[in-house]
Amino acid sequence: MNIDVKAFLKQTASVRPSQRQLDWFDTEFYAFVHFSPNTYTDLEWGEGNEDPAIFNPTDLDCDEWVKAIKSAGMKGMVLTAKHHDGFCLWPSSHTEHCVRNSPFLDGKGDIVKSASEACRRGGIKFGFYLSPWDRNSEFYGTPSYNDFYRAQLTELLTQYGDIFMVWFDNACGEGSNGKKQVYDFESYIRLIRQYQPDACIFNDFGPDVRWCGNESGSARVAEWAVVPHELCHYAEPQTSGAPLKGDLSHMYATDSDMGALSNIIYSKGLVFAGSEINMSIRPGWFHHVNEEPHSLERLMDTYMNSVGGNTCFHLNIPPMKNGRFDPRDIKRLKSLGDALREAFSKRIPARIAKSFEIESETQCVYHVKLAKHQIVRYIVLSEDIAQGQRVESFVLQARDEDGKWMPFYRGNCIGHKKICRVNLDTDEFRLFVTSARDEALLRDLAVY
Ligand code: FUL
Repeated sequence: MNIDVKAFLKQTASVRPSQRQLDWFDTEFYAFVHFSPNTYTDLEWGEGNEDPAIFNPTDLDCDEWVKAIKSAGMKGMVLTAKHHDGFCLWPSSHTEHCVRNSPFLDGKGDIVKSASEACRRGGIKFGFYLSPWDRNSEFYGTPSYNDFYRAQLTELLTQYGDIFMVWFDNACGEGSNGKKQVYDFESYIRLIRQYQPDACIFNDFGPDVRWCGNESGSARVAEWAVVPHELCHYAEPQTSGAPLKGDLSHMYATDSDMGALSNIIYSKGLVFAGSEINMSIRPGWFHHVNEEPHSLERLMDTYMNSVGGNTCFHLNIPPMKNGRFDPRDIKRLKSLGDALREAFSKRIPARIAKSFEIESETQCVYHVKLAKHQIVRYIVLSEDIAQGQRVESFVLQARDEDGKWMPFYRGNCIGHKKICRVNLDTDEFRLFVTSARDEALLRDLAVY
């Protein structure tokens, strides 16, 4: 066995994100809004035979949604245009199971329109979730369902302005006729690229954004955006040929290690696909009166581990029956925003110098000097991921009384952003990149 490890690692660092993926990473924190007949039946997965007459948000206010979303610092919204029950929040020409047949605004309403316009007025991005699993459609389980799905997708892609994200999962249960569907994802992806080339597509298997593997807000210790094509087979491989012969068909989104060398060395092609941490502000995705929002501590932790762990945070806020957000959720979102603003509003000016004192291309040191001694709570590291994800491990060090560099924080990946929560009283520290796949290139190092 003769493997040129250095060349292989360099190759992995050459796997690059698209502009739409870079824009998505910069969005960082955005909202999910789950709204459907489930809101009225108290279910999480509707049966598909609900009467559209039950859907009646008498007090809908999408501007209020946007205001609450912005108060938490979120920069976008993804609306469930259609969930598994098949009910469409817009008046689709391809089904009668939609708002047109509900009492909402006497059947003249269009929630996708109201939400997308409110997002634009409020200066945040808009996207949608169109569930492939449709328990209402008569076509489900037959090849015609793919035409039907593409027709609905086309309506959403062409009638509601710029879309930043199209979200679909792989849920594939039985439809109204007891059959399961073979989804033609490739053709859905082509359609999205045709009408909304800047939209990021989320699916368990890529192409642009992949699932983190849980719905509880847990993050990996090391979250790589460069992963095997065998895991994200809708993304384009950017390398070819595995250094080691092997099989990665066992990989799934719930694995604990995605981009570690022990995996990627068997991959026949690597792709760039960052992961999204999605969870609801409450136990359910839909609103249930008896549920309470998660604590501020839990939401803060999830933010730090997601946005601060090389993923994005997709937080669901479900409207109530009347179409308004629950006041308890509005309050929690505002406290979250306040806590984040408090944490990251006072950036400490710092002088940063990079050196290769260890005489290695893949190890280096960033020396950080502050104007005066002060308490540091957060050190936020960002790689220039347009140049690939490179850092594998690092240690933050401060001087002890004898002037010796001692570690106070150890980490793995940096990627788009790594938030290091620290508690340090100092006027200097250093970031020692202890291992990288190619020369570490930081886009930013911010001290708070
Ligand atoms: C899952 C769905 O089954 C849940 O109901 C929810 O919409 C979640 C975001 O995605 O696949």
